Amino acid sequence: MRGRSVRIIYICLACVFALTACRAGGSEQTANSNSPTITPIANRFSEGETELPDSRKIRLGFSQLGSESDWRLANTESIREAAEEAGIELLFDNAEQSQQKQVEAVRSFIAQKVDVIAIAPVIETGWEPVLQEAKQAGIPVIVSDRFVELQDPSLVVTFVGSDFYDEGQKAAKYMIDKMRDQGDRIGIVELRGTEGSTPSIERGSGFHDLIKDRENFKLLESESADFTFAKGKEVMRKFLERRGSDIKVLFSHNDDMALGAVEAIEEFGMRPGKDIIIISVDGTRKAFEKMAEGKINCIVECNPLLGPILMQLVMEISEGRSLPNRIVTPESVFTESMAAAEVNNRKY
Ligand code: GYE
Repeated sequence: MRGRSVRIIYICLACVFALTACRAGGSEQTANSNSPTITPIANRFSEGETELPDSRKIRLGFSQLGSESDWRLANTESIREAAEEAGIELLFDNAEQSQQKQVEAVRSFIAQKVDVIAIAPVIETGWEPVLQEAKQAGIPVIVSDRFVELQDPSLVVTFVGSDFYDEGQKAAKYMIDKMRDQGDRIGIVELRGTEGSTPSIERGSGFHDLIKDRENFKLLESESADFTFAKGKEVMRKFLERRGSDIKVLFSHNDDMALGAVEAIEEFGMRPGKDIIIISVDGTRKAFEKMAEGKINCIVECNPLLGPILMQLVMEISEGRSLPNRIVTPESVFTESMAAAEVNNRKY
């Protein structure tokens, strides 16, 4: 029964994979022309063999950036579960938001001669040297969730994750529509994520690019709260002390910060979702519960359940198949009116 459900998941994933591959510009065949030649793992062990011996599981080293949010916890669980289901041996390291620790983890995976390395990188820059080391060791690298900035794109086989720029644009579109009759000086505050991380950079640009020519919107404050509940609350409190009722909209780069901000707004004596329109990103169950109470107005979904597709990619690489250089996960937007109906469907 379990075996059957695993097979069904893989068939579904194969469809998503093929679809997203096309959307990303080309077909499944259109692999990154800069990708390194992928050597099937088995061939590294014995000549002519096309499958791993039964006794030898694929070994995946996964460097997780931290445990800062509910999104991250769900992402970690999804990866652990999917590895187990797929029979892949997972070497997991949590770097607690430190790039240095991530680099050390990758070095240790190289030393342990894993078959594939996957990284969810905390920030975009500074990866080239350690990725060169992985390349020299002949270990293919997948980047998941956030991007890395590279001079040499051949250092990474593929990226799997969301389109964060599009998420920022979806947030801005909702705001423009929601506030269309609200006059000409609409004060916005922004809680940004971790400085230098892809979701923070891209959600910010997507949002700002849509409002930059609209003079009725005024960005009053924008600060990083590192994607955490505690900092979200602290920074929102500061915004409220400085700007009070001039704040009409909060754009929060994730749910944890938005939930912290909801508390700060209530303690300040204002009504979240009414006096201040709140738009967030992720779509965690806790945020949906607040949206059902009318305290968050819109959530742009960002899917953390990347485990199954990641394992699918690891297996494709193991078989020496070429992959598209980017796989984007499909996502929706949810507003207040949908919250009650959707809350029990949330998987994270
Ligand atoms: O939105 C946030 C987390 O990188 C997409 O990181 C991820 C973001 C997610 O801390 O909650």
